[in-house]
Amino acid sequence: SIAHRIISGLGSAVDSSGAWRCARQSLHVGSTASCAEFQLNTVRAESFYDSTVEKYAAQDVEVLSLRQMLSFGRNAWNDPDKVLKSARYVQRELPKRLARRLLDLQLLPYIVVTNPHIKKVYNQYYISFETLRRVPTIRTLEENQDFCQLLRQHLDSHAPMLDSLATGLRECKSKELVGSCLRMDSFFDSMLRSRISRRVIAEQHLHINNKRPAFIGIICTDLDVHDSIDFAVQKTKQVCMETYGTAPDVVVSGDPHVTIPYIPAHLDYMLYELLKNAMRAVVEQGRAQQAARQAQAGGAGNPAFSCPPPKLPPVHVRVCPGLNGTLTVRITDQGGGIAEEFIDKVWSYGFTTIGRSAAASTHSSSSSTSGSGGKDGVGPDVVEGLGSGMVQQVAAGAGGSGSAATASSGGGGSSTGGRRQQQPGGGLQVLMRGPGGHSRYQMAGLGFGLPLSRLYARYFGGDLRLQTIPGYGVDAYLTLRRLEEHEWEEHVDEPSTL
Ligand code: ADP
Ligand code: K
Ligand code: MG
Repeated sequence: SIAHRIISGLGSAVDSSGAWRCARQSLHVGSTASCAEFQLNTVRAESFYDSTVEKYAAQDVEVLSLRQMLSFGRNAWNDPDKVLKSARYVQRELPKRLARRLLDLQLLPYIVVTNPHIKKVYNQYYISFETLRRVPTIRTLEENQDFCQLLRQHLDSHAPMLDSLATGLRECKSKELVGSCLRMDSFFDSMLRSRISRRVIAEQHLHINNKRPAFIGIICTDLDVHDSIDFAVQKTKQVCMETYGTAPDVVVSGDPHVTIPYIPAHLDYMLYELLKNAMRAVVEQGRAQQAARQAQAGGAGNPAFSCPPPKLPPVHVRVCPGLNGTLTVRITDQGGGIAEEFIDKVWSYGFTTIGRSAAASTHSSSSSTSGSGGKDGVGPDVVEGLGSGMVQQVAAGAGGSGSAATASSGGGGSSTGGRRQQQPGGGLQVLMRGPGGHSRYQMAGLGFGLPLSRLYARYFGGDLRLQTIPGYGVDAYLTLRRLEEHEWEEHVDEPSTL
């Protein structure tokens, strides 16, 4: 039972030195019951064990089908009743879902849960849980307005949590403090799936009374797949140029008129991650080939023998309509493929091969593998990947920010920027950009691209698979399901999975 799990989790959480106290909640909440007064940080999370969390976590979550979401959201902008109903759904659901993840965090080994980054995540979750559960039932549109403001603040404050979680667990892993990779991956799966679902629920409500052509809330009913691909190609090329000083061409083919109902930010994220992986592989493969030729021709570093850079083979993207309302985007590269020994590992959160080869050295000083050393986010740090046993060089530190996330989601190409400007950041782009516009993980290095993209794909009933020919290249198959044809079983926040 949950209670039992808490108790056993607590066993390991009580520090014999007394440094860690299982303090009861110490809350400082405004006494008036108006929603507007439940401002962020009015609740201080110090508490570790709190039976309220347990109580909420034990409640059933209300599963929402996508069909419901679409039919409910249709014309909601014109219907105050629907808006209020939606608000009350959000206010009922979020605390339960947060509570389930709080339990997961509580049940992490003591040494993990006391890591400062993980503690930060825990506190943020706890603050949101306590704040949102105390909001009085929304009865008027004015109250809803306040509630929406509050919701937005919480979404923004959670944007950097993904990086904190990753950094915290990477630190723990580097000290061999966490259990098996498999357990960590399933912990991440449920934490991040929950995060996706909470953000979808919250963003859907925040946009439910926006009247936008071809949108129901945040779902675009007619998303132009080629448009999304063009947007991602443009963005990836730019980052690739900044990182390596070169980028392969991308050839897009397939029915140019295909549209699907989907959340644009989700598709953008997956395409961007897959294209980055493909381009990086091609560029690094090109560099490796050039270095080999150079060595053969008479020695590396000798300008007299300098070989011209090889022509990079293009990346091919093909949109393939499938059966049963599916659509597959195939991304093909000739970047040398994935070595046999890494084929399973690439799906582990935190696994990356950045820093493993000389060819990975980058062009720009702001990119992921360059810069100065240090543990606090100023540069590369040699640690173990979360999901692998091998030593990798990755940049440490929390590089994301909510506001930058929004900026990056709106910074698209001229043809698509306008549409995307109104898209939810969703916290997705937190991995793309840091506060200064540059992320340490511009091109690669966080090790979240593949597993998180697969989670997004699966969230709406799709999938992501890789086919690799080691020594030659990779085919990535991103399968999407037409949302309207799919009785989307909303991915419930599972009860604690640890
Ligand atoms: P990251 O890109 O941050 O390293 P990912 O999860 O996106 O994390 O990918 C994990 C690893 O999988 C990469 O570091 C790389 O070694 C390998 N990989 C992914 N896609 C490709 C590809 N198209 N070609 C070769 N290797 C790839
Ligand atoms: K990975
Ligand atoms: Mg990647």
